[in-house]
Amino acid sequence: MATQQVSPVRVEREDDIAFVVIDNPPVNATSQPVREGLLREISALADDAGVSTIVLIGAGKTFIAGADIREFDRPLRDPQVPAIIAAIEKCEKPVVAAIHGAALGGGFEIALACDDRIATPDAVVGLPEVTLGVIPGAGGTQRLPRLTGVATAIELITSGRRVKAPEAQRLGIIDGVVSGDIREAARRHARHLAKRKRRLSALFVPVSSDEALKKAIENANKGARARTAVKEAIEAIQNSERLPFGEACVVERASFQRLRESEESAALRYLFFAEREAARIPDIADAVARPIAAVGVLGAGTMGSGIAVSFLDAGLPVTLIEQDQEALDRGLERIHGIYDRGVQGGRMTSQEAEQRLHQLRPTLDLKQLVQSDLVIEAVFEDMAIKQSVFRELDAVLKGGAILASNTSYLNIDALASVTSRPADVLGLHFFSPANIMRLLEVVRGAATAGDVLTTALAVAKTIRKLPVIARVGEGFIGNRIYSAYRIQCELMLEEGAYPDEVDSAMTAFGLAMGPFAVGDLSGLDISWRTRQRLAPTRDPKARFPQVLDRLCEAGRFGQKTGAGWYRYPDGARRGTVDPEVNAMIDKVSAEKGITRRSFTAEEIQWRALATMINEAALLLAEGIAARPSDVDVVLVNGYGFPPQKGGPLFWASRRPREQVFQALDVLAAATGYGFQRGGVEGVIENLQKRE
Ligand code: 3H9
Repeated sequence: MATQQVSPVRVEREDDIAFVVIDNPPVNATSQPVREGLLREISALADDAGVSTIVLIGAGKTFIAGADIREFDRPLRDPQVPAIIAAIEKCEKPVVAAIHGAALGGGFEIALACDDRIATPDAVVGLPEVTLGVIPGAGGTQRLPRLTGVATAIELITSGRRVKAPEAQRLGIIDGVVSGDIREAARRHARHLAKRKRRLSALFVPVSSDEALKKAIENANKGARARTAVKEAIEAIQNSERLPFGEACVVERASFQRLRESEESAALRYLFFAEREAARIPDIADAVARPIAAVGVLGAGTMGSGIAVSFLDAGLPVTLIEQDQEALDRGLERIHGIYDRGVQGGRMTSQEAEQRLHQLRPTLDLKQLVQSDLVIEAVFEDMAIKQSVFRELDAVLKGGAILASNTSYLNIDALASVTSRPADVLGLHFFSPANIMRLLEVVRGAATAGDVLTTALAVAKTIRKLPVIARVGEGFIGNRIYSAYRIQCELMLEEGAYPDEVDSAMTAFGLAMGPFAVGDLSGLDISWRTRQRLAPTRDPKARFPQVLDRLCEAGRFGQKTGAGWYRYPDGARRGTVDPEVNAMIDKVSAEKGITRRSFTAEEIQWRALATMINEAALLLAEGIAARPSDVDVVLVNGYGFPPQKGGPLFWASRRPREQVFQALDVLAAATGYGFQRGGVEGVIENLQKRE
């Protein structure tokens, strides 16, 4: 017997008010059956003499999160959202959007087609399409400016910002903030509407000042994640003043459809799902998180201070420990500085800053950690020092407390082994600045318990980080790939390239910074120390670049010493090419008997990317990362890889196979003895299968 499909859209009547309920878990996305149901019900209610007002409302935790982006890989099936919107506008009865949770993208466009929008105080509204590489495709670029003016619409649409209900009301994009039950509030609201229709399509666009418009466009183009979508969004929004409404909607829709099929949008959608998948660990799905009510941070340096701020921002009390008063004072100064800048920059009120600082307990006494449920160590990156800290912590902490290390390279199992609680030990690798960067590598040791990992994932959510699980291995996921990439870039220097050529090739590809500028910013001494630590295990017959050692031997540690790969005269933040470094590079080439040759930007890019791809395949085979998409999430969110390219593995999966394999051959030949080739073919196939 055929089972009848239940529609995700139903109508519930209360006297002459009809509630159209969208019930499509988890987020009420406008999948095809939702679109079909909405069109059917709205058209029927428009002709129903017993109905005076229609209320659109979401079941579950949200209104409508937008289009179902899983459908974007294929041609969209009818009916489309613009048809629903046309039905709402055609209907002579008032239609109210009753918003709780989120009204985003196509969901907010449907709300904008309604005659009134009310929302609960914690609801968010917005048009985040550009963050997915598209522009609003159902009139959002035309209706929003009719409420806010073009300048504000550009700000909102090109940032994709989610606006909380009270601000949305101030901006005039919703009509009321209501407390209590949303359905009850909608019922009350509907009673007052009589027969009022208010079609935004019929309004004029309020004038924005030239200055506001110029500023909005300038800001939009600054550091945009998806440049093509931002450019087209600005055009479309400006059309609201240039073209008749209907014509502008046709142009908007065409741009949306074109962008939907672009590689840039596919990459951003891939990352959207990859980021959510990264936090899933199949073999511990049932583990229950331990409660975390108090946190300890050991070490008040740059990392420790940033980590402390991440927890304070989430409202958790933090005990901050240092060895001596001077170091503790410096840490406190750093933390106060972060909050002072937050207040000055308008990101929080001074009262909020005070509340957060009130939760900070600085002390020199390790015993003060006895009540902490989670302690994160952020001391000097040295195994012996960290092991001794772990021994001391183990003796002080209560049973069940979790002990985490913020190490960026070291072996978590070796740290766990010096404690009596290896199952409660894991790595929490934050990225600098720790209070800002979203990425968090959660390092699973051989003995780490399932509920400890689940707790780490829950903590990550509380402090609004993006967790990716890694297994133990030198540099985990990110630093392992980044080290291989940097070393390969240094080998190119010895063969004939110069630092500025490599850096500009990589920024032209889309990386936020080139490897040498990054090195100077983070300090070359860190890599130098790591290299010294690993030297005994390195095969002397394998190629290894030498220039970095020479720079460090000459005291050039990067920006902080005024010189590294570049020169930084008078505390400059941007380096200038230093002929002395180029001469050092030439000398190393000569010593090694290498005849220098020139490199094209494309050659540099392919070799660098092939290195990342190959190293990723190796670490996937070792089980350091669970999925190819986890690698991409790490590189995009922690290492400045351009999100619109999806990460090195997604990017490779979209290139012709022969080109990728040829680049791997070039890499293998250039690296020579000891080169290990990863199973890139399998990784790419795995990714292509997902699509
Ligand atoms: C658009 O609308 C274009 C239009 O202009 C075109 C014309 C019509 N589709 O984030 P969560 C899944 S573009 C499919 O963990 P939260 C998500 O993968 C769209 N699936 O929950 C996850 O699945 P799983 C514009 C989606 O409570 C589950 O839902 N809209 C979609 O932390 C829970 O998600 C957006 O960009 C989707 N659109 O946050 C909004 N959204 O459990 C994107 C979510 O299998 N969504 N899923 O991993 C969000 O921002 C958040 O999901 C939201 C809830 C704030 C709604």
